[in-house]
Amino acid sequence: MDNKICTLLGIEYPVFQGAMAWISDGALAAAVSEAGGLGIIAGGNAEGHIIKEEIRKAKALTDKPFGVNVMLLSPFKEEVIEVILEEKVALVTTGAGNPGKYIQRFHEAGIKVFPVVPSVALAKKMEKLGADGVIAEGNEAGGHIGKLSSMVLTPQVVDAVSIPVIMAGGIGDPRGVNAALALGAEGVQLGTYFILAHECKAHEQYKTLVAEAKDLDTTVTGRFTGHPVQVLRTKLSRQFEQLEKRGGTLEDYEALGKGSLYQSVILGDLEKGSFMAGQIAGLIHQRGSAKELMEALVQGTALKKA
Ligand code: TUI
Repeated sequence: MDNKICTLLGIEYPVFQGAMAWISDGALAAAVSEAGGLGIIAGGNAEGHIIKEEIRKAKALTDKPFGVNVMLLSPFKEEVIEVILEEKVALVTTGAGNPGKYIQRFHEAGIKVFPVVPSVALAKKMEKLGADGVIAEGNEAGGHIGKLSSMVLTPQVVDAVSIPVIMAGGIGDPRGVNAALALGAEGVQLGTYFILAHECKAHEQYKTLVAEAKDLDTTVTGRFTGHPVQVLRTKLSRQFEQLEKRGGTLEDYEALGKGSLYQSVILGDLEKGSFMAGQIAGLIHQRGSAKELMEALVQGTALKKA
């Protein structure tokens, strides 16, 4: 298949593994890249030296291209960006903000840039500033979300820009891939789907919650903070909801959420953990190697060579 993303990056399938803070490390990224897609290490709120180590691990595991995500709310984003520039990874994605002022420096280092955009306006801005593509992420996605669904956002972004568009949010099987392609996307990004990869280090409890989730098992917390976050319903998500109802402050919210990804991803703690996941968790049950999951995903779609 003649695919712009595959040609641009030298990969077999235009399938990005979405960056998930604490979860997407060098091992997962390398496994997805080895499977023919593009693995992405999550910068999250980690310090630069941690990301440097993960990049080095990925490089030791694969010669294929992989990416790093810069989470633009991170207090360590500047040092993570310096590490990325030094290490010259193939691609950078960004989330939770406008990466405009960094695009030129990435390009000077030969790094492709795909910002996540929640709106047509930001997509256009990114194209004007030279982004190589955009990731239109609908509010079905896990973690921090925008306002629009993938169904609504993707075709509008596709019509508004000439650079390739990747659809993210709500994809969990070949039907989702075909839907993205039908909406005009050139590729797809999936996070929740790859939590069930054997190479994914998320705690067994986290994987079980995703694998057993039903259609209504996600909820959105923190709308009042201006940074809504989609998570699996747990004790902590209920506490967030109660806090919101009784008019808690931003400080209360932050105190309740502190360390909650360490609690979920590393400790698998059902009481204190925040289990971020997309709405499509209800469809996702299959475990396997990244390679097996990749093959199951592209099977029967236009992405798989006949
Ligand atoms: O970034 C994500 N997903 C994330 S980040 C994250 S860590 C976090 N934890 C708590 C609160 C906030 C973040 C967990 N999941 N996805 C990409 C994404 N980017 N979704 C929405 C956006 C976005 C929103 C606004 C991108 C740009 C934007 O622009 C605002 C502007 O400045 O124009």
